[in-house]
Amino acid sequence: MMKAVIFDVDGTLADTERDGHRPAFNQAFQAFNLNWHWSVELYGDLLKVTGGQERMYYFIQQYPELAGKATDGMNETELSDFLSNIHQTKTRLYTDMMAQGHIPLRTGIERLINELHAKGLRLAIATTTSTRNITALFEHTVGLDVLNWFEVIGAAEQAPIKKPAPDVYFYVLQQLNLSPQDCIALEDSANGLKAAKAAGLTTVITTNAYTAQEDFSAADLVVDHLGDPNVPCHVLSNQFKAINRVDAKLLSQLIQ
Ligand code: XBP
Ligand code: MG
Repeated sequence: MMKAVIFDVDGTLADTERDGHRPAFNQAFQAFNLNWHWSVELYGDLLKVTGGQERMYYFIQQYPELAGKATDGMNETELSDFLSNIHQTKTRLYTDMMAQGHIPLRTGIERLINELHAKGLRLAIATTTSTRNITALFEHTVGLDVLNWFEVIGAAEQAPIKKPAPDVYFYVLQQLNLSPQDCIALEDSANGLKAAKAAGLTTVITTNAYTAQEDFSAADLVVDHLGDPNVPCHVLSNQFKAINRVDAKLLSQLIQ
């Protein structure tokens, strides 16, 4: 029986990557006098790695011609401190950017959260980003009162080993004191799907421009978004072809 719904954040609640995290990274690089620039296309590859600091590390390893000599000669500790400092600046820039309110929640998210809350279902978050970024997103969209409906928040601070590892979902399930059979995960990426599935969760995918081509064959339902009354969703997986929005009833059918 469905008792809780666990939401991913980036790409699922809102399209934060291309016009939120990516420019915040670029501004942080400028602040550190680095000539690094992550284009929309390059960022698509970098998104293979979850976690901002891990992503910068991957960039240095994978794109030495773009990363240049800025980190040459640093030992592991120095490199880790350097990336951590850049990442702190990036988080400040990202939260400032969210305060401008340019990034809305995705179609159907507010409707579904309201419906689940009204029906007394439990809500949680499982993300690789930080609590500060989650707070900024809610504060400047639906408000912090809605964030308070989320009983458990699993973020980077609670699960330092990030998706596709299932750690953040294990943390959330343990805090909810629920078994995976009673919960649904909402995700947008292959890494998120792997994490949720490794924790035994029924998983719904809402694709976005960065993830649409990924392999979602293990998902229980794949849609382009959750749908709203005048904005029907499209089902990209095999079953439930006729639906035009994802609601509590459909989610509970997925785990019966
Ligand atoms: C998405 C991520 C994060 C963000 C950037 O997380 O992998 O790394 O891209 O945020 P999810 P940080 O889809 O699990 O919400 O810089 O704070 O890591
Ligand atoms: Mg995501």
